[in-house]
Amino acid sequence: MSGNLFSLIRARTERVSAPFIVSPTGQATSYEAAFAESAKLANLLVSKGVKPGDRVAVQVEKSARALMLYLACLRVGAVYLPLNTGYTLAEMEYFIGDAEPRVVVCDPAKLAGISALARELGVAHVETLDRNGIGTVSEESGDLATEFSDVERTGDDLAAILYTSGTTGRSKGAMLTHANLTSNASVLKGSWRFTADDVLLHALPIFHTHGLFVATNVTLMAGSSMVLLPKFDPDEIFRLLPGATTMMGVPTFYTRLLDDPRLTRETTANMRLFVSGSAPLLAETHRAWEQRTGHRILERYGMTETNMITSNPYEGERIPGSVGPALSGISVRVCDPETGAAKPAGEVGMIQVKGPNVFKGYWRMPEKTAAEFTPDGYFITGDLGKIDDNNYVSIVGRGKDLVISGGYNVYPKEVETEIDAMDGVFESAVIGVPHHDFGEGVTAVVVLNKGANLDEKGVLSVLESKLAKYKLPKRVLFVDALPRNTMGKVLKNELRQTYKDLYALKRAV
Ligand code: MCA
Ligand code: AMP
Repeated sequence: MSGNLFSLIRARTERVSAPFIVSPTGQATSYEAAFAESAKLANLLVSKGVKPGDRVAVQVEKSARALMLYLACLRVGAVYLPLNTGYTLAEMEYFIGDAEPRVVVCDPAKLAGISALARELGVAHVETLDRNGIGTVSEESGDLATEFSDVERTGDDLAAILYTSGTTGRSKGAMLTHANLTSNASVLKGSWRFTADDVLLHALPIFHTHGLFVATNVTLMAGSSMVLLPKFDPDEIFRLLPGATTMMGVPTFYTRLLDDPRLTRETTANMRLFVSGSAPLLAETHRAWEQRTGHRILERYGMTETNMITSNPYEGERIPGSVGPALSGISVRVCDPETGAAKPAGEVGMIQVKGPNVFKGYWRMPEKTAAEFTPDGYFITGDLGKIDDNNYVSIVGRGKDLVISGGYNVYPKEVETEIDAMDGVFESAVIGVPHHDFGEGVTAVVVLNKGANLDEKGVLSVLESKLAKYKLPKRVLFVDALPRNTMGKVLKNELRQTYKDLYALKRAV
């Protein structure tokens, strides 16, 4: 049997007339219709010369058709490369140059800029797709066949590349195989008891692991339905909650909903499961949610490179502040970051992971890949944690210089590089400090050259053209000098301590 994720999903789908995607206004796309629509798009990709292994880069707004395009890529054996809609043209240039896609699909509003880049970088085709599912991909595939013979893939063949920024600045393309995605989706479906009767409220973006591989692939594996919201909007969530059974979100979803008086036992009565991930869920948030709704949020932990690693149990104790035990078939351990020696239960160390979920490596970066694995094949996550006697993992910090803002990762080095390149800047340090809404707020601390006259607005206006909005510092602060240790290393912990109340909590949770 082919290891193609799509073929496996199709073979498992029993109720083809059941809805796969439902729009917020109630318009349903059945599994049958999704198979036909993705076949048309697969035929379109083949007509553009896409061959197995070719990359298809996609920077489009969330829509049902965008997900059909994902399925089409799986069907032709192409490598799906989703890109955050917030990325600037400067960021897109790197991704397109590095991945060398055969086709780029973008929003019609970005066509001019992307086409110019594509020409420069030798991309064969640029197509468009907007938030309503309209664009050249729809026009050109309209009359194509609704059948497609899915390309055979082994589990080891690539299904997707997702770029993840690195501590050294340059983004790395994490190569995920059909087996990585299939194994994780099946394990999560079982662990979280997804069935064809479930309706998932889908308010996450579909260009990252959480919204694409966790939410969408689990839905597909279980033959469930999902209500596809263009974005997280509390009014829409409360309107649609009575018809849903599950929701997945980042902690900001949960804190924003807790701020809303509409969150009650009654409004969440039809729900059986709330899942949180991508960033730490405060134990207080977990408890407040239970108090208001009677539901215990199920927190899980994952990475772009590994999909999901651990999860609190569906049945059994969900411990606030813990991300639960390793998922079935996955091995997690905590080791000394320096010596690599395994740590006993309860001691803090570097979290390492091994299993069918772990990616194949970074695209065209064999040395970087090798550096992230131990000699016995464990992936080094960069997260610091401990494992208790019942195998529950708690994340206590990060060994990597990373800020997580509203579930999006921001690597300080990338922002510092842009700030340091500005006229008048001597040096900068970018840190994350507690933020009442986004969990952590990106913050820049800048030292100017003598006589330079650059202010906060000036720094932000330069950054705007270079970096996606979520990476921009919420504040830019100016100091005379950065604190350093005797080795000359900037003391970011000291800076985090100094500015810990910058975005003071607005409420108790
Ligand atoms: C929007 N803004 C942000 C963020 N989102 N700034 C910092 N961090 C963010 N996450 C900016 C906007 O551009 C805007 O700027 C201002 O903040 C206020 O926007 P707002 O309307 O409040 O934002 P929003 O549109 O409501 O978005 C907030 C959000 C969104 C719903 C939390 O960021 C989101 O959907 N996050 C989910 C990310 C996610 O899916 N992560 C999973 C990665 P201005 O006012 O200047 O215009 S996968 C992963 O991490 C692993 C594998 C895992 O374990 O899941
Ligand atoms: P990304 O590379 O975008 O996939 O982000 C992965 C990182 O998100 C992990 O290495 C963790 O630092 C963080 N993360 C994901 N889920 C959780 C969680 N439940 N609690 C704490 N951190 C998390």
